[in-house]
Amino acid sequence: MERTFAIIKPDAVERNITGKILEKIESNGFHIVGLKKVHITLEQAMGFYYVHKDRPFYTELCTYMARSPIVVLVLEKEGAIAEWRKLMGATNPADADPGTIRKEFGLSLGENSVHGSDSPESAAFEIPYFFAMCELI
Ligand code: DAT
Ligand code: MG
Repeated sequence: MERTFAIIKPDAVERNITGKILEKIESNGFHIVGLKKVHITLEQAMGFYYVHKDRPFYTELCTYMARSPIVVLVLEKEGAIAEWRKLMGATNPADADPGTIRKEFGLSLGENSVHGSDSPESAAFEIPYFFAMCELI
């Protein structure tokens, strides 16, 4: 069983659609092994997205992620990393396939409702960024 890291981002939590996204996660066969609601600081967002530090959208992205609470998750499934990326859909909701979360709920390229690890290496960085081992069940 593989694990991946997911976030329900500020735009979605603000619109009270956390439950709708959790429903999609569970009905697509993911097991939630960690879940909590947090409001991260700008510094914590910058650390999380350090891989994007040289991108022009880095400041905008980090400011957005720190503007209001998020729900952080660890999801378990066979092939969880690729499977969760598939269920999320393309980064830009306008390009996302029908049935994906970003297509259904995303507002824009920047405010695209969900995050997911893109590789085993990023999952190995992102999961312990937010969760202690004893919080994963
Ligand atoms: P993904 O979240 O699909 O892994 P990414 O890692 O390339 O995409 O970028 C991280 C987030 O940054 C993405 O979810 C939305 C935002 N973003 C990406 N490209 C952007 C751009 N050109 N302008 C503004 N925000 C962008
Ligand atoms: Mg990414």
